[in-house]
Amino acid sequence: MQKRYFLSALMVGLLSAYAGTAAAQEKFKIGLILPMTGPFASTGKQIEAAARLYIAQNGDTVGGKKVELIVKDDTSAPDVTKRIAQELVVNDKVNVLAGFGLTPLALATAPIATQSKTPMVVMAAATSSITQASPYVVRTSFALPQAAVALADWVPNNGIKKVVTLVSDYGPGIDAEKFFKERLTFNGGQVVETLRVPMRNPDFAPFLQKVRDLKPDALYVFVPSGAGAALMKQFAERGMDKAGIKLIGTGDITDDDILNSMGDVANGVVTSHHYSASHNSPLNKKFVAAFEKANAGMRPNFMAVGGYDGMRVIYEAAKTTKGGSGDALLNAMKGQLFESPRGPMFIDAQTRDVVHNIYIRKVEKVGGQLYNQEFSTIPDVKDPGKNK
Ligand code: VNL
Repeated sequence: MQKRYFLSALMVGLLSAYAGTAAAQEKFKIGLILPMTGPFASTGKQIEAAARLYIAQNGDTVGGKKVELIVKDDTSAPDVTKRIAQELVVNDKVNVLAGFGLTPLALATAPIATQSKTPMVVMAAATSSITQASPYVVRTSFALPQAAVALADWVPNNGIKKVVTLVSDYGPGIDAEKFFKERLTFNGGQVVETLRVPMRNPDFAPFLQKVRDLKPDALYVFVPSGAGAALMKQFAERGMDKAGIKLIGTGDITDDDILNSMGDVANGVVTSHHYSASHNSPLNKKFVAAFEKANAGMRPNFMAVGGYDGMRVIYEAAKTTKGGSGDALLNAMKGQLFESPRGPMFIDAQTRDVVHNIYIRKVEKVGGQLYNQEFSTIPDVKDPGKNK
């Protein structure tokens, strides 16, 4: 009898404790908008996986609130991104918007962030000007000029004088072309031709033919994540490597997501970027192992790291503000300094953009697998585009 009374008292106690927390436990909502279908689906897949890994490792409660991750597919169409962002802000009342796989998607959403005072964490898109599109943008991916300038400093000291550039004809490609050309020219090198290909479904063939005729020392390329394999294939098919034209570019062309499937043509390609899956640090090794384990062996690329670090910035700001929103949450994101799988990382409070190392890397076989092996580090690179 006594025992039964004790048990039911315990049950009532437990139940009311549960009800208490349930009532007190509001949600901290993260609206994650990504291209989950279409030509840029790999970016969405990588970032979603990284966000889920971050939550699995750090818990689904932050600042006393239960985290709700709302993932939406924008199919990489800017009008869809914008509409989804509006719905997430108005109907779901999200604390923060995040994701943004491509520059036009981020730019379409920036006015929503400004009007609703909702922090907007850009985890993928990389055109320099995005952080200036709204005071609520915080970027955890990278800025194209960071990578472009670093390689333009390396190139002339390594036997490359004459270069042709080939870029996707939109924001990040135009940044890559402009900043690479300016810096290489300043360094005494020469860009003899600038070629631009359509962002969607580019046919590289006619452009590569032109490059062959021009016979530069190197071809400098930017194409968005996911498009590098097609470029490599056509580069090899046209015998460009055999003709002695070196392929160089931003790390987007030797994307870790698909690098292994590119084959021999990718071997030896030199690029500049902020992240390689083979970055040599204990933290990165742990990150890569956990990511691969949780995703059937999928190797994380720079998009995954932008997503993972974006979650870190959001979580820490949520802790500081006890699950806050608006300006308080935004301010708590500014100035964060931490170790990322990419290396040291800083969110500049003035620009809200990322400051990080840029590495010069060469594709090499490691244990039978192709990796971007970092061999030179330019520390703490700010976006050179912000001084213009
Ligand atoms: C962008 C920049 C997109 C770099 C990318 O892949 C990338 C962008 C989708 O700003 O649109 O690798």
